[in-house]
Amino acid sequence: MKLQSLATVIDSHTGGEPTRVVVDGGPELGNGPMADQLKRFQTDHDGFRRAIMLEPRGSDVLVGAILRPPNDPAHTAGVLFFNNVGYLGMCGHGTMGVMVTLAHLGRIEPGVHRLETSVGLVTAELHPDGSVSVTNVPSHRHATGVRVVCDDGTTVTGDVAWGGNWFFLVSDHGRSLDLRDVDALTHWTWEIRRAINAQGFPLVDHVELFGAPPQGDADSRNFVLCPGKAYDRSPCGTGTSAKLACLAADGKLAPQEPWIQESILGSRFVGRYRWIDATRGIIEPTVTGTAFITGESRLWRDPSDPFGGGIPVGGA
Ligand code: PYC
Repeated sequence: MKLQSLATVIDSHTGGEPTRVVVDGGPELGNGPMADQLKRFQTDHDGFRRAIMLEPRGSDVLVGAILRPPNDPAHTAGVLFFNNVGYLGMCGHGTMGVMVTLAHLGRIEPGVHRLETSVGLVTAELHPDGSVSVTNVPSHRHATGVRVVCDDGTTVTGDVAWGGNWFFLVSDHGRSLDLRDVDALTHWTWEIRRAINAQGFPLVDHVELFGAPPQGDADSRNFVLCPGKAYDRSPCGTGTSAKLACLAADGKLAPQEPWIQESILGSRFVGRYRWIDATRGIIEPTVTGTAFITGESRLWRDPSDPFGGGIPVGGA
């Protein structure tokens, strides 16, 4: 059977969280703003996302990115993010993965680059040591002190915030954030997600729990539930942006003061912010981390392969 070429991809990980960047091939998404191209991707080419993100080629934890020609020639690239269940607005760890991928391909040098995303323009600086600082889209806290009751009777109170994706952030939960507890934490945050969205916040796609880091030199440890029920191995760039917006709104972190956010794995991002509009609580967050290339592959599809289009998540 003649194999069909799906795409050439470069894989990387950022703080343990993988990113698969499509550097060649992929669907024809036309021109125009990234938000329009994302809609076209969703409507007409979702099969491509499924084929490269789902098992047996992909996995639940993988985040995908496809490079697009920028609309403004002064920008480095356009980029659309997706995962095992759908599409992401922005992705912080994924942007770091995109930057090291572009550097690996020899398409960029250290310096400041602008990337067009479906939720706005982001700036990514590739530092000479290979780390990347992502200045994200404007972020803000939408609601505070939101109380939810889960089906199992547990009650939590948290904040709803935007950091390029929508988050429900909970600090006062009494659970230990240990890698050994990820199954229980995943189950519980899935319940929280259902409960918060049942309360009229239908946009919340990620749930973030915060706790004290085991070592004193980070400011916080988190556990982040992603929309496809995987947990983020990295401290989550958009989640750290949402956290910075909440800290800024509460007056707990000064502009430009570093915030060391640790993941459940112990990998770290450093976040900082500046006010865009202090009256309305809108900040510009910058999150710094490091991504590493792990592989480069050509993805194929055999038309006779019954799982060639991907194994549906949960049979859906
Ligand atoms: O780093 O923004 C992030 C992210 C979103 C989902 C997984 N990682």
